[in-house]
Amino acid sequence: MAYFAPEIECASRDYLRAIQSARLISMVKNAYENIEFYRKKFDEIGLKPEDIHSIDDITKLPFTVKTDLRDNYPFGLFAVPQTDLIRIHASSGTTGKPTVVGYTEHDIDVWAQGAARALVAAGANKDDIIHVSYGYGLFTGGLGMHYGAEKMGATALPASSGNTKRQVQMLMDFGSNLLCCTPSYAMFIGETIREMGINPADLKVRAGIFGAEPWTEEMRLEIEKSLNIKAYDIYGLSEIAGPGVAYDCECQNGLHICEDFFYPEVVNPDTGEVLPDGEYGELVFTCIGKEALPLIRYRTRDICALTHEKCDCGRTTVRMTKPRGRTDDMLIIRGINVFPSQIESVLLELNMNPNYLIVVDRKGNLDTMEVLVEMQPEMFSDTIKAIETTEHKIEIALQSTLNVYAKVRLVEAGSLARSEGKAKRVIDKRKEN
Ligand code: DLL
Repeated sequence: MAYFAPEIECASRDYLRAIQSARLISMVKNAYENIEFYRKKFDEIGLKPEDIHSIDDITKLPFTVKTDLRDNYPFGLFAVPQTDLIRIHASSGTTGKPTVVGYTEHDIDVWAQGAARALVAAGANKDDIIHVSYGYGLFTGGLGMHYGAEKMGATALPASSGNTKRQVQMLMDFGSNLLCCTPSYAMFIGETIREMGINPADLKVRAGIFGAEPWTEEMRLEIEKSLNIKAYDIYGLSEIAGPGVAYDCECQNGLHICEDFFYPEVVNPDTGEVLPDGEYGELVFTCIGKEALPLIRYRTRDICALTHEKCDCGRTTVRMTKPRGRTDDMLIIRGINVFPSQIESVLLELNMNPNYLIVVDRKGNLDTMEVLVEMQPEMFSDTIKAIETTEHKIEIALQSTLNVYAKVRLVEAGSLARSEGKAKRVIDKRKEN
Protein backbone atom coordinates (compact mmCIF):
# COMPACT_ATOMS: atom_id res chain seq x y z
CA MET A 1 0.00 0.00 0.00
CA ALA A 2 1.53 3.33 -0.99
CA TYR A 3 0.75 6.76 0.44
CA PHE A 4 2.11 10.14 -0.56
CA ALA A 5 1.81 11.59 2.96
CA PRO A 6 1.37 8.67 5.40
CA GLU A 7 2.11 10.91 8.42
CA ILE A 8 -1.15 12.74 7.64
CA GLU A 9 -3.20 10.24 5.66
CA CYS A 10 -2.81 7.56 8.34
CA ALA A 11 -2.54 9.85 11.39
CA SER A 12 -4.47 9.39 14.62
CA ARG A 13 -7.58 11.48 15.10
CA ASP A 14 -5.90 13.30 18.02
CA TYR A 15 -2.97 14.28 15.85
CA LEU A 16 -5.21 15.49 13.03
CA ARG A 17 -7.32 17.50 15.47
CA ALA A 18 -4.22 19.13 16.94
CA ILE A 19 -3.09 20.22 13.47
CA GLN A 20 -6.57 21.42 12.58
CA SER A 21 -6.91 23.43 15.78
CA ALA A 22 -3.55 25.15 15.39
CA ARG A 23 -4.23 25.95 11.73
CA LEU A 24 -7.77 27.19 12.34
CA ILE A 25 -6.54 29.58 15.03
CA SER A 26 -3.89 31.06 12.77
CA MET A 27 -6.10 31.23 9.64
CA VAL A 28 -8.87 33.03 11.52
CA LYS A 29 -6.34 35.57 12.73
CA ASN A 30 -5.07 36.00 9.16
CA ALA A 31 -8.61 36.44 7.81
CA TYR A 32 -9.58 38.95 10.51
CA GLU A 33 -6.45 41.02 10.19
CA ASN A 34 -6.16 41.04 6.41
CA ILE A 35 -9.63 40.73 4.90
CA GLU A 36 -12.01 43.59 5.52
CA PHE A 37 -15.02 41.44 4.57
CA TYR A 38 -14.30 38.98 7.40
CA ARG A 39 -13.37 41.71 9.89
CA LYS A 40 -16.78 43.31 9.33
CA LYS A 41 -18.59 39.99 9.53
CA PHE A 42 -16.85 39.08 12.80
CA ASP A 43 -17.51 42.50 14.30
CA GLU A 44 -21.19 42.28 13.39
CA ILE A 45 -21.60 39.11 15.46
CA GLY A 46 -19.18 40.24 18.18
CA LEU A 47 -16.62 37.52 17.46
CA LYS A 48 -12.89 38.02 18.01
CA PRO A 49 -10.13 35.74 16.67
CA GLU A 50 -9.22 35.04 20.34
CA ASP A 51 -12.60 33.32 20.78
CA ILE A 52 -11.38 30.46 18.58
CA HIS A 53 -9.43 28.03 20.76
CA SER A 54 -9.75 24.75 18.86
CA ILE A 55 -11.37 23.14 15.83
CA ASP A 56 -14.49 22.60 17.98
CA ASP A 57 -15.09 26.34 17.85
CA ILE A 58 -15.56 26.27 14.09
CA THR A 59 -19.35 26.48 14.39
CA LYS A 60 -18.96 29.94 15.97
CA LEU A 61 -17.73 31.18 12.60
CA PRO A 62 -20.00 32.62 9.91
CA PHE A 63 -20.57 30.94 6.55
CA THR A 64 -19.17 32.24 3.25
CA VAL A 65 -21.13 31.83 0.01
CA LYS A 66 -20.31 32.13 -3.68
CA THR A 67 -21.93 35.56 -3.99
CA ASP A 68 -19.48 36.87 -1.35
CA LEU A 69 -16.69 36.12 -3.83
CA ARG A 70 -18.62 37.77 -6.66
CA ASP A 71 -19.47 40.82 -4.53
CA ASN A 72 -15.78 41.28 -3.80
CA TYR A 73 -14.70 40.69 -7.41
CA PRO A 74 -11.94 40.37 -8.37
CA PHE A 75 -9.41 40.43 -5.49
CA GLY A 76 -11.44 41.70 -2.50
CA LEU A 77 -11.28 38.49 -0.44
CA PHE A 78 -7.53 38.01 -0.77
CA ALA A 79 -5.54 38.15 2.46
CA VAL A 80 -2.31 39.01 0.63
CA PRO A 81 -1.40 41.76 -1.85
CA GLN A 82 -1.54 40.74 -5.50
CA THR A 83 2.27 40.93 -5.65
CA ASP A 84 2.45 37.91 -3.32
CA LEU A 85 0.36 35.75 -5.63
CA ILE A 86 2.04 33.38 -8.04
CA ARG A 87 -1.14 32.16 -9.80
CA ILE A 88 -4.70 33.20 -10.49
CA HIS A 89 -7.53 30.89 -11.59
CA ALA A 90 -11.17 31.74 -12.24
CA SER A 91 -14.46 29.98 -12.81
CA SER A 92 -15.91 30.22 -16.28
CA GLY A 93 -18.47 32.78 -15.14
CA THR A 94 -21.26 31.61 -17.42
CA THR A 95 -23.68 32.90 -14.81
CA GLY A 96 -22.62 36.33 -13.62
CA LYS A 97 -19.09 37.44 -12.87
CA PRO A 98 -16.42 34.76 -12.62
CA THR A 99 -15.14 33.81 -9.20
CA VAL A 100 -11.47 34.60 -8.99
CA VAL A 101 -9.04 32.66 -6.82
CA GLY A 102 -5.42 33.50 -6.05
CA TYR A 103 -2.55 31.33 -4.84
CA THR A 104 0.71 32.09 -3.08
CA GLU A 105 3.66 29.74 -3.59
CA HIS A 106 2.65 27.99 -0.38
CA ASP A 107 -0.95 27.59 -1.63
CA ILE A 108 0.16 26.02 -4.92
CA ASP A 109 2.25 23.59 -2.90
CA VAL A 110 -0.75 22.69 -0.70
CA TRP A 111 -2.87 22.07 -3.77
CA ALA A 112 -0.14 20.02 -5.49
CA GLN A 113 0.17 17.89 -2.35
CA GLY A 114 -3.56 17.11 -2.54
CA ALA A 115 -3.31 16.11 -6.20
CA ALA A 116 -0.15 14.07 -5.50
CA ARG A 117 -1.93 12.20 -2.67
CA ALA A 118 -4.73 11.41 -5.12
CA LEU A 119 -2.36 10.12 -7.77
CA VAL A 120 -0.51 7.85 -5.34
CA ALA A 121 -3.82 6.61 -3.91
CA ALA A 122 -4.78 5.64 -7.47
CA GLY A 123 -1.60 3.57 -7.72
CA ALA A 124 0.64 6.04 -9.58
CA ASN A 125 4.37 5.86 -8.99
CA LYS A 126 7.43 7.86 -10.01
CA ASP A 127 7.98 5.79 -13.17
CA ASP A 128 4.54 6.55 -14.57
CA ILE A 129 3.46 8.88 -17.35
CA ILE A 130 0.40 10.83 -16.25
CA HIS A 131 -1.67 11.87 -19.26
CA VAL A 132 -3.59 14.99 -18.25
CA SER A 133 -6.61 15.58 -20.49
CA TYR A 134 -8.36 18.07 -18.25
CA GLY A 135 -8.43 21.52 -19.81
CA TYR A 136 -5.41 23.72 -19.06
CA GLY A 137 -6.18 27.37 -18.43
CA LEU A 138 -8.28 29.23 -15.91
CA PHE A 139 -10.01 25.90 -15.13
CA THR A 140 -8.09 24.15 -12.37
CA GLY A 141 -8.25 20.58 -13.74
CA GLY A 142 -5.24 20.57 -16.07
CA LEU A 143 -2.70 22.53 -14.04
CA GLY A 144 -3.90 20.89 -10.81
CA MET A 145 -3.16 17.33 -11.91
CA HIS A 146 -0.03 18.51 -13.70
CA TYR A 147 1.51 19.95 -10.53
CA GLY A 148 0.36 16.88 -8.59
CA ALA A 149 2.13 14.57 -11.05
CA GLU A 150 5.35 16.60 -10.86
CA LYS A 151 5.12 16.79 -7.06
CA MET A 152 5.07 13.00 -6.71
CA GLY A 153 7.90 12.64 -9.20
CA ALA A 154 6.02 11.08 -12.12
CA THR A 155 6.10 12.40 -15.69
CA ALA A 156 3.31 14.85 -16.49
CA LEU A 157 1.95 14.89 -20.03
CA PRO A 158 -0.01 18.14 -20.51
CA ALA A 159 -2.31 16.91 -23.30
CA SER A 160 -5.20 19.20 -22.29
CA SER A 161 -8.64 18.40 -23.74
CA GLY A 162 -9.80 18.14 -27.34
CA ASN A 163 -8.41 16.60 -30.53
CA THR A 164 -9.41 13.20 -29.21
CA LYS A 165 -7.87 11.01 -31.92
CA ARG A 166 -4.51 12.63 -31.29
CA GLN A 167 -4.97 11.99 -27.57
CA VAL A 168 -5.52 8.30 -28.27
CA GLN A 169 -2.49 8.19 -30.54
CA MET A 170 -0.38 9.73 -27.75
CA LEU A 171 -1.75 7.26 -25.20
CA MET A 172 -0.57 4.51 -27.57
CA ASP A 173 2.77 5.96 -28.61
CA PHE A 174 3.93 7.31 -25.24
CA GLY A 175 2.61 4.38 -23.22
CA SER A 176 0.86 6.61 -20.67
CA ASN A 177 -0.01 4.80 -17.46
CA LEU A 178 -2.68 7.03 -15.92
CA LEU A 179 -5.34 9.11 -17.59
CA CYS A 180 -6.83 12.21 -15.94
CA CYS A 181 -9.98 13.80 -17.40
CA THR A 182 -13.69 14.21 -16.74
CA PRO A 183 -15.66 10.95 -16.64
CA SER A 184 -17.69 12.04 -19.67
CA TYR A 185 -14.50 12.68 -21.63
CA ALA A 186 -13.20 9.28 -20.52
CA MET A 187 -16.29 7.69 -22.12
CA PHE A 188 -15.66 9.66 -25.29
CA ILE A 189 -11.99 8.61 -25.33
CA GLY A 190 -13.18 4.99 -24.92
CA GLU A 191 -15.51 5.36 -27.90
CA THR A 192 -12.74 6.92 -29.98
CA ILE A 193 -10.33 4.10 -29.09
CA ARG A 194 -12.82 1.57 -30.45
CA GLU A 195 -13.60 3.69 -33.51
CA MET A 196 -9.88 3.75 -34.30
CA GLY A 197 -9.86 -0.05 -34.16
CA ILE A 198 -7.61 -0.13 -31.10
CA ASN A 199 -8.03 -2.74 -28.39
CA PRO A 200 -7.94 -0.94 -25.00
CA ALA A 201 -6.02 -3.92 -23.62
CA ASP A 202 -3.12 -2.91 -25.88
CA LEU A 203 -2.75 0.43 -24.08
CA LYS A 204 -0.54 0.75 -21.00
CA VAL A 205 -3.14 2.85 -19.15
CA ARG A 206 -4.04 0.99 -15.96
CA ALA A 207 -6.00 3.63 -14.06
CA GLY A 208 -7.89 6.86 -14.59
CA ILE A 209 -8.58 9.74 -12.21
CA PHE A 210 -11.88 11.29 -13.10
CA GLY A 211 -13.77 14.19 -11.60
CA ALA A 212 -15.05 17.76 -12.02
CA GLU A 213 -18.63 16.53 -12.52
CA PRO A 214 -20.95 14.07 -10.78
CA TRP A 215 -20.78 10.48 -11.99
CA THR A 216 -22.42 7.38 -10.61
CA GLU A 217 -21.04 4.01 -9.51
CA GLU A 218 -22.72 2.54 -12.60
CA MET A 219 -20.76 4.98 -14.77
CA ARG A 220 -17.59 3.91 -12.99
CA LEU A 221 -18.17 0.30 -14.04
CA GLU A 222 -18.98 1.41 -17.58
CA ILE A 223 -15.73 3.39 -17.86
CA GLU A 224 -13.69 0.57 -16.28
CA LYS A 225 -15.11 -1.82 -18.87
CA SER A 226 -14.77 0.58 -21.78
CA LEU A 227 -11.13 1.51 -21.12
CA ASN A 228 -10.04 -1.70 -19.40
CA ILE A 229 -8.75 0.29 -16.39
CA LYS A 230 -9.57 1.01 -12.76
CA ALA A 231 -11.46 4.31 -12.45
CA TYR A 232 -10.87 6.59 -9.45
CA ASP A 233 -12.90 9.61 -8.43
CA ILE A 234 -11.34 12.96 -7.56
CA TYR A 235 -13.10 16.01 -6.18
CA GLY A 236 -12.27 19.66 -5.90
CA LEU A 237 -13.57 23.13 -6.58
CA SER A 238 -11.72 26.24 -7.67
CA GLU A 239 -12.69 28.26 -4.62
CA ILE A 240 -11.00 25.79 -2.23
CA ALA A 241 -8.40 24.17 -4.52
CA GLY A 242 -8.81 22.40 -7.83
CA PRO A 243 -8.59 18.59 -8.07
CA GLY A 244 -7.24 16.89 -4.95
CA VAL A 245 -9.45 18.31 -2.19
CA ALA A 246 -10.64 14.69 -1.88
CA TYR A 247 -9.83 11.47 -3.71
CA ASP A 248 -10.59 7.77 -4.01
CA CYS A 249 -8.25 5.08 -2.74
CA GLU A 250 -8.19 1.50 -4.04
CA CYS A 251 -11.19 0.63 -1.83
CA GLN A 252 -13.33 3.06 -3.86
CA ASN A 253 -15.52 3.50 -0.85
CA GLY A 254 -15.72 7.24 -0.38
CA LEU A 255 -13.25 10.03 -1.13
CA HIS A 256 -10.54 10.82 1.43
CA ILE A 257 -10.52 14.51 2.22
CA CYS A 258 -7.24 16.39 2.75
CA GLU A 259 -8.65 17.50 6.07
CA ASP A 260 -5.35 18.94 7.26
CA PHE A 261 -5.82 21.66 4.60
CA PHE A 262 -9.56 21.73 3.95
CA TYR A 263 -11.70 21.14 7.04
CA PRO A 264 -15.08 19.68 6.02
CA GLU A 265 -18.53 19.88 7.60
CA VAL A 266 -21.88 18.74 6.24
CA VAL A 267 -24.78 21.03 7.09
CA ASN A 268 -28.51 21.13 6.58
CA PRO A 269 -28.75 23.42 3.53
CA ASP A 270 -31.85 25.16 4.88
CA THR A 271 -30.86 25.73 8.50
CA GLY A 272 -27.06 25.60 8.42
CA GLU A 273 -27.12 23.11 11.31
CA VAL A 274 -24.14 20.70 11.31
CA LEU A 275 -25.21 17.12 10.52
CA PRO A 276 -23.69 13.95 11.99
CA ASP A 277 -21.71 11.39 9.97
CA GLY A 278 -23.83 9.47 7.50
CA GLU A 279 -26.42 12.18 6.96
CA TYR A 280 -26.58 13.82 3.56
CA GLY A 281 -26.38 17.60 3.39
CA GLU A 282 -24.36 20.46 1.94
CA LEU A 283 -20.61 20.17 2.09
CA VAL A 284 -18.83 23.13 3.69
CA PHE A 285 -15.06 23.73 3.72
CA THR A 286 -12.76 25.92 5.77
CA CYS A 287 -9.35 26.47 4.18
CA ILE A 288 -7.13 25.97 7.22
CA GLY A 289 -3.96 25.52 5.16
CA LYS A 290 -4.04 28.37 2.66
CA GLU A 291 -2.68 31.92 2.74
CA ALA A 292 -4.16 33.94 -0.13
CA LEU A 293 -7.82 32.98 0.01
CA PRO A 294 -8.55 31.55 3.46
CA LEU A 295 -12.27 30.96 3.01
CA ILE A 296 -14.20 30.30 6.19
CA ARG A 297 -17.03 27.73 6.16
CA TYR A 298 -17.50 28.02 2.41
CA ARG A 299 -20.78 26.52 1.23
CA THR A 300 -20.01 24.34 -1.78
CA ARG A 301 -23.67 23.49 -2.64
CA ASP A 302 -22.47 19.91 -3.21
CA ILE A 303 -24.56 17.23 -1.55
CA CYS A 304 -22.81 14.36 0.23
CA ALA A 305 -22.32 12.68 3.61
CA LEU A 306 -19.14 12.18 5.69
CA THR A 307 -17.68 9.22 7.57
CA HIS A 308 -14.78 9.20 10.04
CA GLU A 309 -14.47 5.39 10.05
CA LYS A 310 -10.99 4.11 9.25
CA CYS A 311 -10.77 2.87 5.68
CA ASP A 312 -9.48 -0.59 4.75
CA CYS A 313 -6.67 1.13 2.81
CA GLY A 314 -5.19 2.25 6.14
CA ARG A 315 -6.04 5.92 5.72
CA THR A 316 -7.75 7.54 8.67
CA THR A 317 -8.78 10.79 7.02
CA VAL A 318 -12.47 11.60 6.86
CA ARG A 319 -14.24 10.41 3.70
CA MET A 320 -17.07 11.99 1.73
CA THR A 321 -19.53 9.99 -0.34
CA LYS A 322 -19.41 10.56 -4.08
CA PRO A 323 -21.13 13.94 -4.46
CA ARG A 324 -24.65 13.29 -5.58
CA GLY A 325 -24.88 16.61 -7.40
CA ARG A 326 -25.22 20.24 -6.47
CA THR A 327 -28.19 21.81 -4.77
CA ASP A 328 -28.42 24.06 -7.82
CA ASP A 329 -28.29 21.07 -10.27
CA MET A 330 -31.26 19.51 -8.57
CA LEU A 331 -34.31 19.66 -10.81
CA ILE A 332 -37.68 20.24 -9.27
CA ILE A 333 -40.23 18.51 -11.48
CA ARG A 334 -43.82 18.97 -10.37
CA GLY A 335 -42.57 19.51 -6.83
CA ILE A 336 -40.36 16.42 -6.80
CA ASN A 337 -36.57 16.65 -6.47
CA VAL A 338 -34.64 14.92 -9.23
CA PHE A 339 -30.87 14.63 -9.59
CA PRO A 340 -29.51 13.89 -13.08
CA SER A 341 -27.32 11.22 -11.45
CA GLN A 342 -30.45 9.21 -10.54
CA ILE A 343 -31.35 9.07 -14.22
CA GLU A 344 -27.82 8.02 -15.13
CA SER A 345 -28.00 5.13 -12.62
CA VAL A 346 -31.29 3.85 -14.03
CA LEU A 347 -30.08 3.99 -17.63
CA LEU A 348 -26.88 2.14 -16.90
CA GLU A 349 -28.63 -0.46 -14.74
CA LEU A 350 -30.76 -1.23 -17.81
CA ASN A 351 -27.58 -1.54 -19.90
CA MET A 352 -28.51 1.50 -21.92
CA ASN A 353 -26.07 3.88 -23.53
CA PRO A 354 -24.43 6.33 -21.06
CA ASN A 355 -25.02 9.25 -23.44
CA TYR A 356 -28.21 11.00 -22.41
CA LEU A 357 -29.77 14.45 -22.26
CA ILE A 358 -32.56 15.64 -20.00
CA VAL A 359 -34.88 18.27 -21.43
CA VAL A 360 -37.17 20.00 -18.97
CA ASP A 361 -39.98 22.30 -20.05
CA ARG A 362 -43.30 23.66 -18.87
CA LYS A 363 -46.52 23.05 -20.80
CA GLY A 364 -49.28 25.20 -19.35
CA ASN A 365 -48.71 24.90 -15.62
CA LEU A 366 -47.18 21.47 -15.78
CA ASP A 367 -43.47 20.64 -15.76
CA THR A 368 -42.44 18.08 -18.36
CA MET A 369 -39.28 16.04 -18.51
CA GLU A 370 -37.98 14.19 -21.53
CA VAL A 371 -34.92 11.97 -21.46
CA LEU A 372 -33.10 11.47 -24.75
CA VAL A 373 -31.02 8.31 -24.78
CA GLU A 374 -28.81 7.08 -27.55
CA MET A 375 -29.62 3.68 -28.98
CA GLN A 376 -27.04 0.96 -28.56
CA PRO A 377 -25.54 -0.02 -31.93
CA GLU A 378 -27.23 -3.44 -31.77
CA MET A 379 -30.65 -1.75 -31.57
CA PHE A 380 -30.12 -0.23 -34.98
CA SER A 381 -32.14 -2.92 -36.76
CA ASP A 382 -34.93 -3.01 -34.16
CA THR A 383 -38.48 -2.41 -35.35
CA ILE A 384 -40.35 0.70 -34.24
CA LYS A 385 -42.40 -1.52 -31.98
CA ALA A 386 -39.28 -2.93 -30.32
CA ILE A 387 -37.91 0.59 -29.81
CA GLU A 388 -41.17 1.74 -28.26
CA THR A 389 -41.11 -1.25 -25.93
CA THR A 390 -37.60 -0.31 -24.78
CA GLU A 391 -38.62 3.31 -24.29
CA HIS A 392 -41.56 2.19 -22.21
CA LYS A 393 -39.38 -0.14 -20.12
CA ILE A 394 -37.05 2.78 -19.31
CA GLU A 395 -40.00 5.06 -18.50
CA ILE A 396 -41.31 2.53 -15.96
CA ALA A 397 -37.88 2.16 -14.34
CA LEU A 398 -37.44 5.95 -14.17
CA GLN A 399 -40.92 6.42 -12.71
CA SER A 400 -40.21 3.94 -9.95
CA THR A 401 -36.90 5.60 -9.00
CA LEU A 402 -37.87 9.23 -9.42
CA ASN A 403 -41.56 9.08 -8.49
CA VAL A 404 -42.29 11.34 -11.41
CA TYR A 405 -43.02 10.58 -15.07
CA ALA A 406 -40.32 11.24 -17.66
CA LYS A 407 -40.87 10.63 -21.33
CA VAL A 408 -38.05 8.63 -22.90
CA ARG A 409 -36.98 9.02 -26.52
CA LEU A 410 -34.36 6.78 -28.06
CA VAL A 411 -32.23 8.69 -30.54
CA GLU A 412 -29.65 7.64 -33.08
CA ALA A 413 -26.31 6.37 -31.77
CA GLY A 414 -23.72 9.16 -31.81
CA SER A 415 -26.31 11.96 -32.20
CA LEU A 416 -25.92 13.61 -28.77
CA ALA A 417 -23.04 16.03 -28.27
CA ARG A 418 -19.89 14.51 -26.74
CA SER A 419 -18.07 16.39 -24.00
CA GLU A 420 -14.37 17.13 -23.74
CA GLY A 421 -14.81 18.71 -20.31
CA LYS A 422 -17.83 18.93 -18.04
CA ALA A 423 -20.84 17.32 -19.76
CA LYS A 424 -24.04 19.30 -20.18
CA ARG A 425 -26.76 16.81 -19.28
CA VAL A 426 -29.70 19.12 -18.74
CA ILE A 427 -31.52 21.68 -20.85
CA ASP A 428 -34.05 23.46 -18.67
CA LYS A 429 -36.28 25.42 -21.01
CA ARG A 430 -38.27 26.75 -18.05
CA LYS A 431 -35.31 28.99 -17.25
CA GLU A 432 -35.21 30.34 -20.79
CA ASN A 433 -38.85 31.45 -20.74
O1 DLL B 1 -14.16 21.00 -11.27
C1 DLL B 1 -12.08 21.12 -10.05
C2 DLL B 1 -11.75 19.74 -10.50
C3 DLL B 1 -11.02 19.56 -11.65
C4 DLL B 1 -12.15 18.64 -9.75
C5 DLL B 1 -10.69 18.28 -12.06
C6 DLL B 1 -11.82 17.37 -10.13
C7 DLL B 1 -11.09 17.20 -11.29
P1 DLL B 1 -14.83 23.84 -10.58
O2 DLL B 1 -14.84 24.02 -12.05
O3 DLL B 1 -14.76 25.02 -9.70
O4 DLL B 1 -13.64 22.93 -10.14
O5 DLL B 1 -16.13 23.01 -10.25
C8 DLL B 1 -16.37 22.58 -8.94
O6 DLL B 1 -17.58 20.63 -9.75
O7 DLL B 1 -18.42 22.09 -6.61
C9 DLL B 1 -18.79 20.01 -7.84
O8 DLL B 1 -20.12 20.46 -8.01
C10 DLL B 1 -18.25 19.53 -9.17
N1 DLL B 1 -17.31 18.43 -8.96
C11 DLL B 1 -15.97 18.47 -8.94
N2 DLL B 1 -15.46 17.24 -8.76
C12 DLL B 1 -16.53 16.39 -8.65
C13 DLL B 1 -16.67 15.00 -8.45
C14 DLL B 1 -13.40 21.64 -10.57
N3 DLL B 1 -15.65 14.18 -8.34
C15 DLL B 1 -17.64 21.77 -8.87
N4 DLL B 1 -17.94 14.52 -8.36
C16 DLL B 1 -17.87 21.16 -7.50
C17 DLL B 1 -19.01 15.32 -8.48
C18 DLL B 1 -17.70 17.16 -8.77
N5 DLL B 1 -18.93 16.63 -8.68
